[in-house]
Amino acid sequence: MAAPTPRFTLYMSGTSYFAQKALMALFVKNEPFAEKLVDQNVNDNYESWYMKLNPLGKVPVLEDRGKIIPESDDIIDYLDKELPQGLRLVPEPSTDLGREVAHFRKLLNVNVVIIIFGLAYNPHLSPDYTAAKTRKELDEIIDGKIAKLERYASENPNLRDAYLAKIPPLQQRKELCSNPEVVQRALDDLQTTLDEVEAKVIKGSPGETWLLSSDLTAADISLAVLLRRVSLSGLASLYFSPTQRPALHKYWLRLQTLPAYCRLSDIAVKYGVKA
Ligand SMILES: N[C@@H](CCC(=O)N[C@@H](CS)C(=O)NCC(=O)O)C(=O)O
Repeated sequence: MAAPTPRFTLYMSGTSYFAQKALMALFVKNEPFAEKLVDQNVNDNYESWYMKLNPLGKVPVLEDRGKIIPESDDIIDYLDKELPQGLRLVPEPSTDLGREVAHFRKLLNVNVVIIIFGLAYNPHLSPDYTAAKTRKELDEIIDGKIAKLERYASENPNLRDAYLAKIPPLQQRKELCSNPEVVQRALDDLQTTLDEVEAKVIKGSPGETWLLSSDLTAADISLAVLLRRVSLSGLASLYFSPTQRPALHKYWLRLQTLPAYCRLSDIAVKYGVKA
């Protein structure tokens, strides 16, 4: 007999940092879902069918029986409300734990775009990062995206404003990410954020396996995908190692044994990407 159609569909890309947050929540909840690949390498997210679904043209998007939910943190909140059985990822905001979860989710919402693309432009800022593309190639990718958005804007008058709204952030990305000082500042901010996380992990009582409690929360999802990206960006030896933030390093090792986290690697392998 064929498996029942899952209630949820996740529109995602194999490389998306934010899709990983939604994916990890679904994995933690052990909730079956349909995966719809929106391949950003070929700008699937600019296709008119997708822009109609999410006029921001970003992944992830969760679909629940026709209802569309964009934004990774909103998706996690939604799943937590809709699937109250099992682990609660977002505790009541009026409780101490709820307040802490909200605080750390906000804190961990770092400017990851500047870091990811900034290191691609400035690989010398990371000790263990090998640039896959030259600056010229990176600029050309952005210019290609802008040209495509302009073409789609004229071909789809109903979506014109949505397409054109995507151009200034791309121009800004090129300008900011190619500037080593801006990228270094984002990395310095990340160090400050991780200092607060390290202090929190050190303060945790022995029963607190995860960041804020013995159970995983939405704050752990934010931290897990961030550490994963920091590690993939070749920064782990500087940011969390047996000598640099050792408590966070232990947390990182624990994460490698968490099935919901390990499944992110399965997705990366499935789509043939290192993300
Ligand atoms: N705030 C959004 C950010 C989503 C986002 O920026 N997604 C990236 C992929 S990691 C994207 O789709 N970028 C394509 C674009 O902006 O055109 C969220 O949390 O879901």
